[in-house]
Amino acid sequence: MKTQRSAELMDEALRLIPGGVNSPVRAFQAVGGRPLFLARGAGAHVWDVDGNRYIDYLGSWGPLIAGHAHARVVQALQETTAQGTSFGAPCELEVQLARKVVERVASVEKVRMVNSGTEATLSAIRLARGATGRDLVVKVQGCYHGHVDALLIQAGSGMATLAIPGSPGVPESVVAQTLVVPFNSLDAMEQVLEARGQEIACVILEPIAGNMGVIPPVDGYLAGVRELTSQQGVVFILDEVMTGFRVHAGGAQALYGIDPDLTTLGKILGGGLPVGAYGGKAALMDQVAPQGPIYQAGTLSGNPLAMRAGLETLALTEEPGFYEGLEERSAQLARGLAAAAREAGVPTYHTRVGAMMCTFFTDGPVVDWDGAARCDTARYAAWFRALLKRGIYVAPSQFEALFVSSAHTEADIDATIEAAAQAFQEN
Ligand code: KE4
Repeated sequence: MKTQRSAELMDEALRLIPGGVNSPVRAFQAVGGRPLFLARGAGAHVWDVDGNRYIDYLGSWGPLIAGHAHARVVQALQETTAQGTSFGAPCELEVQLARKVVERVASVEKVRMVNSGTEATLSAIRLARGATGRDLVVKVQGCYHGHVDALLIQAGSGMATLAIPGSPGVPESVVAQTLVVPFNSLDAMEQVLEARGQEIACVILEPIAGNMGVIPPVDGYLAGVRELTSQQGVVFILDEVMTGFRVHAGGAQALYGIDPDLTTLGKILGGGLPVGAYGGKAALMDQVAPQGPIYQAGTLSGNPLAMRAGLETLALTEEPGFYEGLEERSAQLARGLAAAAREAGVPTYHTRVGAMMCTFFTDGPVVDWDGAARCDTARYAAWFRALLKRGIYVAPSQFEALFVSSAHTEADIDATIEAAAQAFQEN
């Protein structure tokens, strides 16, 4: 496989950009080799700068649930761009997307647009702290919520991949205000809330952990956290940046019947353009400036391009049979991967919720970070490289998710299973 042009670009990128990338997990440090520079995407496929084609299961880390460069999204962006890209003033498109979020996400009565998932979670935490007058934050080990100081403590995703226990630059004083509990342990959550509930502003967690591989909540966990946080007057923040509009039309909260106080969104909400959002009960959201005193702002928040890409993408997910088709393809892929690993005698543990899944290289089960940390990451890396050379692009880290889009065809899935079987056999 020719990768000469990617190599040349990476040489130059390393001279200009830290690690040659604008986000650490893209650097392939967890899987070895050098990152490919991608040039084009169409549907379920991407091409690198050397012209190699891949079936893509990264989908830009989740946003492209309708595939790359969907004709309707491209058309919508062309129309909107021609009208101007940003005004720094209210636009109708912001009202339209806000209306769509309120319609689709049951717990959200009001919503504020920002430019990334990180901005969404940092704003939601500030709102929780401002509304409760409390300082402490509870997060779950292995969950990742963006590079927010208060949450870069035993975070998942790039942090787990790069094994950074908590990043330098995060002051001790900030770390001291964040309490960390394991995922899927109601006991641990109960203990921390019983002990310090009156000092705790919020609990934030991913309803389905997607940044330590994909780990579903065990039965009763989310409802239990809801109950415990309500008892203590603690704001329950569901980080649906990844799960929102992916695992269900109404997100994980619809799938599991959970009513959080705040929800953070991103990725699919922007359809591939930079968008994040936080929303929830009006009584909370009305405390955000300029309606209330809790400040948060952004030059490009709600910009028309991102709003339009989000609206078009969400409209595509409302097409008849969209989620049913996604479920069918995802189940087909998950079954095929598990069978191929079994056939090859490779110890793996497979998880899936809707169109996000993970192949853990461990005999499992994996219900929390400790389980995920037992994975043979070297074996995952070898599998990743074996897939890549067969034209299949999955996440360059064991601690990420594999995403299926509506653009993946049965033929793509079959080809992927075949390549995975060879890759399992090879390693
Ligand atoms: P961004 O700031 O990257 O838009 O969103 C942060 C974030 C918040 N919450 C959840 C549940 C997330 O998964 C993320 C970001 N996800 C990672 C991949 N797992 C982004 C990829 C990257 O960091 O390059």
